[in-house]
Amino acid sequence: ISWFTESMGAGRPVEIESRHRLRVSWAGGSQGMGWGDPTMAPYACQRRTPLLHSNQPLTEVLETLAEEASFSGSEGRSLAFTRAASVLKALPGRLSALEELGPLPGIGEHSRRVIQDVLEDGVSVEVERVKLSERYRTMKLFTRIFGVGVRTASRWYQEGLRTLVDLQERNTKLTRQQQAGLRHYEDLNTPVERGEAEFIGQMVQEAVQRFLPGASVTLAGGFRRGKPHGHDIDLLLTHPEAGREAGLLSRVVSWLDSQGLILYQHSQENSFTIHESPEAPGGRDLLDRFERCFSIFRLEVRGGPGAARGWKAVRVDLVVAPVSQFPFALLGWTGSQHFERELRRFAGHERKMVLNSHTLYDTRRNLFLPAASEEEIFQHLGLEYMPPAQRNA
Ligand code: DCT
Ligand code: MG
Repeated sequence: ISWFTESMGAGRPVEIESRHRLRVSWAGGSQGMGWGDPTMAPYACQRRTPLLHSNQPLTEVLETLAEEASFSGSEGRSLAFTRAASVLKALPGRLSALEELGPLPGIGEHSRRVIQDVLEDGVSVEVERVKLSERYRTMKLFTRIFGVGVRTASRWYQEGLRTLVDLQERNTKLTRQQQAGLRHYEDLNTPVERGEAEFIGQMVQEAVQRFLPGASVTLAGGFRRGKPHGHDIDLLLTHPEAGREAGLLSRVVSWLDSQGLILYQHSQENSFTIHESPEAPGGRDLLDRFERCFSIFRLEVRGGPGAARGWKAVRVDLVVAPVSQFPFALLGWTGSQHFERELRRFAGHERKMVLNSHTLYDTRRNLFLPAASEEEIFQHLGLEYMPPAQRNA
């Protein structure tokens, strides 16, 4: 299939920011294992982070703690654990002793303690306790409902709700989105396979061609980074001629709906204007303001979950970007979420630039920096190009 078979690593390396690199005393490296460059840059967007790495048991416990912290509203603590996990994902080999970490950036005391526990005992008592706690388990259950964030889940928990049945029996007020999320809970919490993502991408591509020949559909999100499965399908739509994409989304969605392919959808109009200063409220928002459709597709299946009824519910996000913003949208929607956060932090702190999914703005020179490709955005930022497969921070 041609619509998303772009090459994953065609970037030209540009000058690397060496001032920010720290040397790491890496025991593995001196054992002649060929682990390569023994340096670790402080921002995740400066490091290669492949999908598969050697420290899964460690990153898993750190990410559980990050999740638990975010459930408690402690964003700072959550970020600290996420940062630590992300550093371990970029290590060239398996960590076997805490000392090997040396002066690695971004791994705090608490994270070190947890890492040490797992290295020594195979488990962290603290993490085991979190996983068993009623609050963590309930928060996890509720935040897995499409349309339910930490705040809502937390409120429900405080009201004494504990199960999905509680939500139904106690007539909890639910939005239309949450009702759909609850109705398709099991399907939406079954991983989407790459083949399914490609199939739906193809389906959307056909619908798009019907209304706007020449428009393209690109699979972004985790699948673009090489993940074999994900929690949803992120599709970016654009057209090479500026302005032609206007009105496309509603036509495509109506048509798919008329074919019985859509179980739920709500669309949001484009609310971005280029004349807006990036310093304006919302200008630094993590989330973008493209025309967008949050939907649940009805996917015909033969095997696997849903086989008995012949279909499965799948979460799909459709996003339309004007061609001039497309590279920024693609970069923003490819993730990972932590990689994106780090890119924006790097842009702000190191370059005095504001990066979002629409534009890159240089606050020193007071101008927008246009880009025709992701590679050009990395060049503007003075960063080595990172192919999607290395953005799994
Ligand atoms: N994103 C972001 N900031 C957010 C949420 C998302 O920058 N607060 C970007 C990063 C990834 C992309 O949007 C798609 O988001 P998800 O689908 O949530 O992530 P994913 O990496 O595709 O993961 P999954 O495989 O679970 O879908
Ligand atoms: Mg995704």
